[in-house]
Amino acid sequence: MTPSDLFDLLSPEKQNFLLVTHKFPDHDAIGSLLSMAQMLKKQGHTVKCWVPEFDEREFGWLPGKELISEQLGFFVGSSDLGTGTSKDTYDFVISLDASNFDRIPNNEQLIPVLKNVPLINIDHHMDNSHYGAYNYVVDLSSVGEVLFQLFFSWGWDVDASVATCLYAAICTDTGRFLFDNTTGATLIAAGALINKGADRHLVSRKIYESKSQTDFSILLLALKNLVVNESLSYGYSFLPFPSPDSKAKPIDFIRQCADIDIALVFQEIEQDVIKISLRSKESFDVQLFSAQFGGGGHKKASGIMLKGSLDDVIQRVINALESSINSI
Ligand SMILES: [Mn+2]
Repeated sequence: MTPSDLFDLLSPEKQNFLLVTHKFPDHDAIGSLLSMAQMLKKQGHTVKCWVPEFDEREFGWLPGKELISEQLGFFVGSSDLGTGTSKDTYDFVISLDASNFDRIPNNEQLIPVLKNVPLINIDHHMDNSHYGAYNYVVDLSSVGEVLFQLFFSWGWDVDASVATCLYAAICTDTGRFLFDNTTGATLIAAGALINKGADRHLVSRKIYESKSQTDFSILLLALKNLVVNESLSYGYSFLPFPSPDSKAKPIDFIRQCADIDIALVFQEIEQDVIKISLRSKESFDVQLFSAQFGGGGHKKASGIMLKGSLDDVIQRVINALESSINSI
């Protein structure tokens, strides 16, 4: 669908929207959610963002976070949800940054809602399964950049609050404008957002300069557990259960090693549930690699979730990785 098809869907007055995003949300997920929510509210719509287990410490500083609810609940147009309408249901569910329906947390609660309500899927993952009634999937750095382009083409003026959310979204998914997904258009979008009043100082402080001592202990452990295979140019680390809840991203440090083209971090998030983050610095396609384990993402950044003991999962994935590298 085109931006103007999408615009037509959102145009009728006073509609009720439910916005959702993916599990383990990042700042592209929450930043996109809150910018879309604030823009829809400005158009006179009623909006609720449903984020189960919202992490106040990580995202509580983003403008508009009062639009987030941890419960799906019913929608009766109460005043705290915006302008209020007499309807008691949603007109649309919008998912942002979620490449497939299983990526949406507690999605079993959404299934009855979706019997009567169409889902609009807005994303930038090229392996998106187009699970929406409407799908708008574009190959840009971030959903933040996708929304920036949409708002611009619709003539929706972005205020400083929305600009901060979009800037946080783009900044995170581009690794502070360092990854390959950063294009000239990405930087123009970032520049325009700063001109609109995006608080880049706040974004940089809150995302990159607010690690706790626990975060550092996680990094320390991840660096201590680092295994580097120089001849095959990969490296991995692992964090056994229970590793404390942390916003430290050890993968961002491990990838800095010169001898590594492919970096992996295995984190046991529950007993025998392993979350794997993968990054590629050169031509190896981690999205393609992850797909064989039911994972996905982008060519240079992807994720996998597997059940099994940490040792077994590491062995399975590393064996597969070595044969993939050797077959190139
Ligand atoms: Mn994203």
